[in-house]
Amino acid sequence: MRIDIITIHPELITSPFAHSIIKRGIAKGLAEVNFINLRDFSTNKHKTVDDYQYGGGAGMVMMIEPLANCIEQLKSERPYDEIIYLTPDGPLYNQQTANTLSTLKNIILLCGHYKGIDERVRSLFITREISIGDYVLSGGELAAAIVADSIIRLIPGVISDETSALFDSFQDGLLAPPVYTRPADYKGHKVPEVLLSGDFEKIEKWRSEKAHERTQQRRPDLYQP
Ligand code: 6GU
Repeated sequence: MRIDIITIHPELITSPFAHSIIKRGIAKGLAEVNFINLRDFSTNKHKTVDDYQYGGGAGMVMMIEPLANCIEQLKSERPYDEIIYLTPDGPLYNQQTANTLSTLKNIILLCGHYKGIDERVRSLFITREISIGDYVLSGGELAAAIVADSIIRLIPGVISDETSALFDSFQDGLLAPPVYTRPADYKGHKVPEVLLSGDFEKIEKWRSEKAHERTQQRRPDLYQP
């Protein structure tokens, strides 16, 4: 899978892809992430990519020409399955959307800034919009990193224990059960007996019960018994 990230701050977003699971997935050739600096597509000598908004009001708007030129160049190089704009007024991101996106071949993530992008970019080029939550970030970069991370880890082979991504919180509509590692007794705080029992059936039953209990208590909005 190829993810092209259009940004005016590439330095804000490169490091999440240079570590751990995501780095290894990229090294294995299972994912490719490119950072495209929108300023390279500026049409003026000052390399500006924003301008005042028509109608007045505070805040700059990202101009159509650099964005259109950038997206059109990328589209001339390969077909894209989705051109995604990260924006707080988009539909809320969730695991189901991550699953869907992880099956695609080429996608663009466009990071917005200032007041947003000229509405004509949205109507002409954008195929999907994503918000990562009901709060406002200073730019789309951190949201793009979150979306890309959540997608890449789902690509088969990226997580070495291939089954583990399927048992994540949310993947089955439930939060994950509690987990423990050594020591079995920390200053009198003991690991639940059942996990030490070696009885796999009993352990699975306990995990399932805890997952249901947690979801019901913490996220009643998600809970479907
Ligand atoms: Cl995708 N962008 C920005 N700037 N703020 C956000 C967001 C995205 N999602 C939630 N808040």
